Amino acid sequence: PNLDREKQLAAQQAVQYIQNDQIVGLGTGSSAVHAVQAIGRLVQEGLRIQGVPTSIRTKELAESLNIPLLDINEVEAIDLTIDGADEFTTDLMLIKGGGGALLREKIVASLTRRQIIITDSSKKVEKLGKFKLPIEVIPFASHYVMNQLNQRGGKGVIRTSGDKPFLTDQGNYIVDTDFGLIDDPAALAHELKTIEGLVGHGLFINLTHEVIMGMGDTTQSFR
Ligand code: DER
Repeated sequence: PNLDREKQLAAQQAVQYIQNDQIVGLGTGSSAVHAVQAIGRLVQEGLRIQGVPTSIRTKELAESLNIPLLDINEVEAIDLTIDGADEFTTDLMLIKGGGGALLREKIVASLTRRQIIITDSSKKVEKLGKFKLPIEVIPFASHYVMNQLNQRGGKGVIRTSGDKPFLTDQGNYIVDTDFGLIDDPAALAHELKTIEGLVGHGLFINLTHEVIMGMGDTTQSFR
């Protein structure tokens, strides 16, 4: 299948939910790029929205498309967010963070009334975990956190960009961690939050209202 075409179809479906005068969360990643570009065209045609970007690179894309933006600290709630995912299950649990934006994405998702996830057909899984779980850690704590993850059955590797550690928009590291297939994502999510120095993880649970998955030349929705 043509995965990029599937992402485009899912994005086109998702942007149809947007209404005038809404505050719209703008996701990060290649699927979200299709959505932000579609929103740019709608704004060009007169759609009145204000965007809240989930990363510096999405902010820059939105600015280049003249999408009006709000600073997240001026926002009490977000009406609708369109974002991607690395894996999803039919009970709407996700792994996100492949693009390194998981912390800002989760803050935006937490503020969002209606979180719409758009993916190609390769992201649907029975169980989360084939995709290594992205975990954001402060550099000062990276070795400590990796040991703590090890004790919990996670094998972590610091994500690199060239020969240096990848840095998030916050200047933190990402530790991509292999827990194998995850039987109880909620339990793991809770466990991870007890580790000092771990500032975010890519398990998104009870944050998603709908997944729109591109499939061939159509889309399928999961609610
Ligand atoms: O980083 C993220 O969570 C992104 O949403 C990302 O992982 C999804 O990526 P894709 O849309 O480029 O497949």
